[in-house]
Amino acid sequence: MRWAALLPLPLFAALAGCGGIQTVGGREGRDAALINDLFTVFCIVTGLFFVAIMAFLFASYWRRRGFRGDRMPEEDEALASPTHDRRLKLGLFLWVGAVTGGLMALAIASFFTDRSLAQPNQAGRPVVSIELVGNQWWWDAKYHFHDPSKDFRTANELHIPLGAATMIYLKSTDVIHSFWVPNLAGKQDLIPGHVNDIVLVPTKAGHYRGQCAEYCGLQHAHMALDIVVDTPADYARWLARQQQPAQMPADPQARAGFDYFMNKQCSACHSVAGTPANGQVAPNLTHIASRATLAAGTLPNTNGSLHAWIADPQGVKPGNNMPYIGLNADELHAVVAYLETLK
Ligand code: HEC
Ligand SMILES: [Cu+2]
Repeated sequence: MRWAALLPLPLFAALAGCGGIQTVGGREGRDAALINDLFTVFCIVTGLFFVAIMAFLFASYWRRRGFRGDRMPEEDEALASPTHDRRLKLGLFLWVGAVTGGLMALAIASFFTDRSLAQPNQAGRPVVSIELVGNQWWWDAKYHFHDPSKDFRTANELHIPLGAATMIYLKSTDVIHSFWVPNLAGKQDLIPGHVNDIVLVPTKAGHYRGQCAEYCGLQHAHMALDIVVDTPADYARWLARQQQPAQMPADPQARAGFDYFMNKQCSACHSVAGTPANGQVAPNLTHIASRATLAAGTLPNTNGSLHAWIADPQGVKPGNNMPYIGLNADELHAVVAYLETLK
């Protein structure tokens, strides 16, 4: 029987594989830690019952082996003795008690977790307010401030300060999406015509990955989100940079790229603060070079993948809403040189 204790091992081995920047086992946010604690309680309680039921099963099998099919009626009567009856009754009472107790434990744990999740402001009033709009298949972020002249727009990468509450207002322009950064919190839907919200209270600095968690069409799987939890000093530095408009590049090639960008349709869809580019239907590129990934986590943001993306967006992410533009090699190099100045 001792080996039965090893039965749950594969489960623990599987859970041990969970780790990293996008994992349901993450505890780097207040909500994520609460949900994880509840999950642990569920695993322990249901695990104990699993082991108990398996033990009964094997015990009955073991006992049964000793019985012969041709035993005498007296032998059966001996089994049905009053002491045996009493033990059976006691066993049943204990079992019903254990089941009821287990279910109560789960219900109580769920209730308290739910209440803690519903109190968003333990870390104080949210200090950051972000409007996050889901688009097929990228994330449009607007940071709002008391002084609206400090507002800015970015895409596909959020920075939030460590230890403070960030309020995220969730909207959608097309279909239902779902905001999910498992290391930090649970899920919340982005619904067209309705504003949802979620509060993030990160407890550990680092780079995390979010993922749209509601099937939203062809490129749903390529609708990821980078979330960087900064120390307050790093966050202040990042904010100050994002609030700056783009600078005119000095390098002649980047300068040529700027001209192509403004004249070759790019500016009709994309905006770059501080330039005439004011398109509203595509990711804001004012500080594209400061971001970790391209096209909602589809490619790492490198010189090579910038070329690949602009040369053939439909080859990289089929069905996405950026068309093939048809730049020649010089124009392509120049546009990439320009985008790389947008730090
Ligand atoms: C018809 C509108 C449209 C035009 C024109 C257009 N784009 Fe895009 N672009 C998009 C959309 C939509 C996305 C987001 C695609 C996705 O991730 O699903 C995008 C994504 C990008 C990205 C990645 C942004 C990020 O945050 O990861 C870059 C870089 C980019 N475009 C550059 C360009 C350049 C350079 C041009 C001109 C040569 C251009 N785009 C023309 C619509 C457009
Ligand atoms: Cu989706």
